Amino acid sequence: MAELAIPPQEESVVEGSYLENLNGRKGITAWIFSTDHKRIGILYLIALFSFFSVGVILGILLRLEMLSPGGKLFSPQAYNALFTLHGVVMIFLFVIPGIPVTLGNFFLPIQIGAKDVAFPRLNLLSWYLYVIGSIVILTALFWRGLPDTGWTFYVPYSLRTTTGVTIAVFGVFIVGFSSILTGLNFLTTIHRLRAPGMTWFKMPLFVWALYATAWVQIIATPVLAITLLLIVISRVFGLGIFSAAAGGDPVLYQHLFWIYSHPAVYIMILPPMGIVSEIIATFTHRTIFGYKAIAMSSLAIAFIGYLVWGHHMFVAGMSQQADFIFSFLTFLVAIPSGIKVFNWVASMYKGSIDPQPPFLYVMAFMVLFCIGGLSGLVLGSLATDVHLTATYFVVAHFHYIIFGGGVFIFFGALHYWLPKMFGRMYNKKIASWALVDMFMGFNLLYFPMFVMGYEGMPRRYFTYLPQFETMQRISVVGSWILVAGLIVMFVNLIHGSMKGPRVGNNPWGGTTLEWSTPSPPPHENFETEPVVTQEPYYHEEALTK
Ligand code: HEM
Ligand SMILES: [Cu+2]
Repeated sequence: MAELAIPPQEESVVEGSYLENLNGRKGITAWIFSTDHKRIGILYLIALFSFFSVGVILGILLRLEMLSPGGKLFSPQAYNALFTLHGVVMIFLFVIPGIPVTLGNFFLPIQIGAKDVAFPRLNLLSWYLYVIGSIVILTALFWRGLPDTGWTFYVPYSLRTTTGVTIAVFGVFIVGFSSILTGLNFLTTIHRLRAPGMTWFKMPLFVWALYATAWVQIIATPVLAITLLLIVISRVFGLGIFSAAAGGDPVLYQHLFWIYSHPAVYIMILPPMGIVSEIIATFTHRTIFGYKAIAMSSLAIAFIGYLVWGHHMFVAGMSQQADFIFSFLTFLVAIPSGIKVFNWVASMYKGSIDPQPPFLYVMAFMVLFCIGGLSGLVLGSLATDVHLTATYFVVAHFHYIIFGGGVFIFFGALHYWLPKMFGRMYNKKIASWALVDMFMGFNLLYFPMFVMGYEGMPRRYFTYLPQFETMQRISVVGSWILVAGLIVMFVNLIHGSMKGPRVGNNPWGGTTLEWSTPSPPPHENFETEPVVTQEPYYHEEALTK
């Protein structure tokens, strides 16, 4: 692996790179009117992690309430509003837009050898829609108060509550279009803008993951849009489509909501899975095991993922047939996910592993994702789900998968690609120790929730029975340890990207196209259009082992 060449003199990293303002534009306008995919990716990065910070603060407050039973800190109403906003912010403003709009926007065109995405102005519009939608959601704070329904906005309560559900739901509706337009842009880019020689089976696995995700964004998101619009129309005009008293059906809402929201979990997890393949190939110095199987498993997960939404409704009164079918299909999804995990482990076998921070994040992901996945199988089986649904077991399950899986890899991807984006390196020791601290805090925070849920602790309650006190307190302390690690990680990354030692084109010895460009990349990514001849993740020395 090429050692970092740190040049003696301090020369500006900006010159000639996308960070240099063009056409005499200065300051913020050079950013918010730019159609450059790299700049739009960074605009999203700033917005998303600002919302993530808000979401974390809300999460910490939710935990603080549990320091002792009896709801000492917040009223029941305030607690309901807290977990609703926490869920809405984390799901709709952070993890669903997530990796595609930030690192996908920045690296997709470069990884396929293109100058930009297919529709640069549409890309900028999708960012505006994201910002406008987020602001509309938050205005609920000042207009009738924060919604108190939970992030799922279940009827009939969301039709009755006097809080700002209408405006919040309308905000989510707007943000949804940002997701649809991003999917459309990426799909067209991958089909039309690949460099000469970049055939489908020469594409990096991150690009395959974004491709599968784009299909889910385009097909599933309109279902959520219609459903939320029906909530708005029902609240404003009294349309009875979800009200039993008016001849409507409240369970229909649950079907429509999860027909989007379950495939949406694959919008959250497929891009991180693509990045795991990238990082493993780079830090094991091996050609990835089962490239085609991994690529196809992304499409298989996206497809089967449309067919399992009913596993969120095993106690909603569906027929036994429906229960059995949805439970069976839920197990089916585990197969392509298992293929990925198996191929990742096989790729590490006999690899010469370089345990750099991005790779350590993949190790943490492997443990947390598997705990999340296996607990998902427990929830997918009818007999146990009837016992565990709507308890802390579910809260632990989705935090392990979404946060421990998806978001930990988002952090790992920042450690992998920020040196490329800003041309400077962070402190690797601090990065590794911050991860160790976060891994411990995370498990202290969420693992007790599996146990409490199994013992009957319901989710969304502002108080609890004395028998849960010890475990609630362990979980609260875990949340503080986790947040301490998060702060150290962010400070280290931001300081490193602004002041850290310079890096060359390829600090990690990666083999995909972005590592052939300067760090940071130039405006048009490549001086001359690259011609691709190599298989992805081609490692000469690996072939001799
Ligand atoms: C330090 C970080 C975090 C903490 C301390 C935290 C804590 C919590 C707690 C305690 C609840 C359960 C509230 C209850 O049912 O009584 C909750 C719910 C939830 N969390 Fe988190 N969380 C964190 C990060 C995240 C992340 C990163 C995501 C997703 C990307 C997320 C998504 C959710 C969702 C969707 C809910 C369900 C809200 C509802 O019931 O409507 N959380 N969180
Ligand atoms: Cu689901």
